[in-house]
Amino acid sequence: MARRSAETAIDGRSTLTRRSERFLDGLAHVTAVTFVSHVHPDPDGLGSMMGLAHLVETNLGIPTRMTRDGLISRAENKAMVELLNLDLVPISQIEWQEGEALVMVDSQPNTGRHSLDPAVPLYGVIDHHDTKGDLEGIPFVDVRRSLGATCSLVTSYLIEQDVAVPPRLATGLLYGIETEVSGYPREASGLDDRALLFLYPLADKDLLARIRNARLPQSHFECMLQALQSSFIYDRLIISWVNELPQPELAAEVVDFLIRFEEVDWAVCAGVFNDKLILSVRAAVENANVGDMLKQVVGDLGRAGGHDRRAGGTIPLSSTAASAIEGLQGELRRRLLKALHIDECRGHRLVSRREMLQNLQS
Ligand SMILES: [Mn+2]
Repeated sequence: MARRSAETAIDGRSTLTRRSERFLDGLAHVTAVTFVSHVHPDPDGLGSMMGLAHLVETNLGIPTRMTRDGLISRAENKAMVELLNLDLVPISQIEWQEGEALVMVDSQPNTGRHSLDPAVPLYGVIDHHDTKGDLEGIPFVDVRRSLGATCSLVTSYLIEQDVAVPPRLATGLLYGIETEVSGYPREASGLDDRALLFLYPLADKDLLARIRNARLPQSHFECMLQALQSSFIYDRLIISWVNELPQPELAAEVVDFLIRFEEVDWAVCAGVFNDKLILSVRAAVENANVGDMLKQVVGDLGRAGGHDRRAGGTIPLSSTAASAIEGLQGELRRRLLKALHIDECRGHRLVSRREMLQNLQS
């Protein structure tokens, strides 16, 4: 297995000791610590907040708060919050207190992924995303782009500080890492493996299974059907247009499904949620740099970013009229084909119209 060699340097025990200790040292005199993640926090963001809150409470005896920015709507993520009893304060209800420290996990400031007031000063940023944020003046920064998950980094802090990890926390951290690295092991590192090995015996496997196999609402299947019916193939690219996403994270589930199609290397889903177009991209090839690719494609229309083979973005819609959305779709299609060096061509449907009608009649 090819592992990124950059890992060896940052994996050195002495470096880790310094980082977790430096993280705690800077918090020694604060009154409380509040954790924030990105919008629609995912298991990696949630698990990271859980782990750091546990570390701060155990080692420093300082109260902590975990927050959520926007809704958590993916069935597995909702199950994680419910089954692990996570107490998340909506970011809009947070009142910032003097003397309190703010720590951002699994994201970086000013990447367009938060509704957090940018005027609130951050104490720390702990992340693994390629998308660079505005980190200037932040006292504690630990961003490791070679890591598969932020939860792995947080687990390494817990190991380093010799903190007992209860089953609920181990389950949350393990699920956070698993969701990040399972389909994309090449984006993972030795540190991710070591975190998984450490957490597995401690995790509650029954809870883990209930989170992994969370029950799905009917809207999930309706959305998947629509996504399949409106998927068009252009050379090695498949694009799926969804008129109405029942929840924003479904765009990612659509591309996770479509990228397994053996005849494509890139999968894009663009779906409308409220007054935004939500974009999600996956690549089946290495060094695809889809985070940068999508950023370039979206340009000044909105925000985008991500990893080597996974990316997401949003474009605010000035109008949700069908004609306006079609215009935007045309522009995005043109930009995507150009970015992937695919000749301008008429796409063909994943499922033919004739087949769809036949299925309805039978
Ligand atoms: Mn992450």
